[in-house]
Amino acid sequence: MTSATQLLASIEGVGRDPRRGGFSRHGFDRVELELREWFLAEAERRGLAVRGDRNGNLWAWWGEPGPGAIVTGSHLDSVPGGGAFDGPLGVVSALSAVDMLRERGFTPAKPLAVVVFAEEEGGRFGVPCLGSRLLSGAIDPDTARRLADPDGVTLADAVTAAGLDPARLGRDDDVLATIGTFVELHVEQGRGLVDLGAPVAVASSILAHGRWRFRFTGEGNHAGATLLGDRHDPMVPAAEMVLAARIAAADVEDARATVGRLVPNPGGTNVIASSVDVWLDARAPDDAATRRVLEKIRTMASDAVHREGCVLTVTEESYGDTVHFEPGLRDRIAAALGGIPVLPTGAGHDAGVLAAHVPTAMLFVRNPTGVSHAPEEYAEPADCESGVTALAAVLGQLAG
Ligand code: HGY
Ligand code: MN
Ligand code: MN
Repeated sequence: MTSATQLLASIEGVGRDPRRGGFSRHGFDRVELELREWFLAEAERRGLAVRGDRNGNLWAWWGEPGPGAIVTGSHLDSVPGGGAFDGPLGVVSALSAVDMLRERGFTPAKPLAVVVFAEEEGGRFGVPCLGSRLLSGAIDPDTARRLADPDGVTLADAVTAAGLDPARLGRDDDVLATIGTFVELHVEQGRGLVDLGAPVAVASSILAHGRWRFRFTGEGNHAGATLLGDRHDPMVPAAEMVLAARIAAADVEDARATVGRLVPNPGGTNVIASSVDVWLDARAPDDAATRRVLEKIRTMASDAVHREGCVLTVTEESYGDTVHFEPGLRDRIAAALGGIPVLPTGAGHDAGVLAAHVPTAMLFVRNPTGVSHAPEEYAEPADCESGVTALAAVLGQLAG
């Protein structure tokens, strides 16, 4: 049996980001394609037959693919400068759980698959859970094909380079029909387990969350030759919008709003920008609250653009309503694992997308600091092994 920690160690050199720290591994880029090769080799080592679906998700099968399959897995891509565990821990734990079950002489009575979803973070094409959204029909294929990365490479170009046919992107009912139950193990992105002193939890819910692009358009000009009164500087309302995000979220219970990405055009030090793109990530316990946060921010941003004589366009790039994992499966798993904690999460996951289509659950593994989407993200080897043991027990029960 290969432990989760050993498997993580085997990819720790892939996609390191010397500028940001941590890892930058994005959908269908050279690094992620290298991780896919690694996954194929690990699957082959275990005699798991790998099939790629039309949307670039990889499925490693223990047994003939068929309806009612027990599926586990996660993603291998990261946010820019992300940690080593978000995504990969779910994939390596699934492989290690297969090893553990095999060593116990277990043979699944149902098909069992380990899945790697494509572009979960949206770090390249801007839409989170892109692979599971395409699989389930949660994004229009034409819209997806036109998604472009910061270099202007479209998803259609990227999947073509990866050997896929972009014309085939889209809902895949045949693959969906094979999934009986999906269980995703993930490093906890928060301090729930640390505060409870437990290594593993089962998930109850995921916050509603969306991403919007606020485009502020003004008048590009010279930083020295343009009097203040003659300016229509889009950076000014953009800056007000960043502050408005915090003010608006603080005004709505348990809401979060983040601006982590702001891109001025053209971006010269001595240049008044002609436009500024600002991306908002807003989340809250339900749809109405999330929309309330968005509207507060939009109103404050609109007032700011009016004062500066600029123009604002807001584009919704992705949205997912609150996810409540199926209580019966949740409680069955919690009981099978001796009554482990049940925790909500503010982080989105492919499991959140699939939960609308098939019985879905998540397991969380303790993260000592709770920090995620940063190089400091961590899980102790002992807790990773507790996660594998828990996942193997769940898979053994579901597929037994
Ligand atoms: O953004 C998220 O919540 C997830 O990590 N993709
Ligand atoms: Mn993430
Ligand atoms: Mn993740």
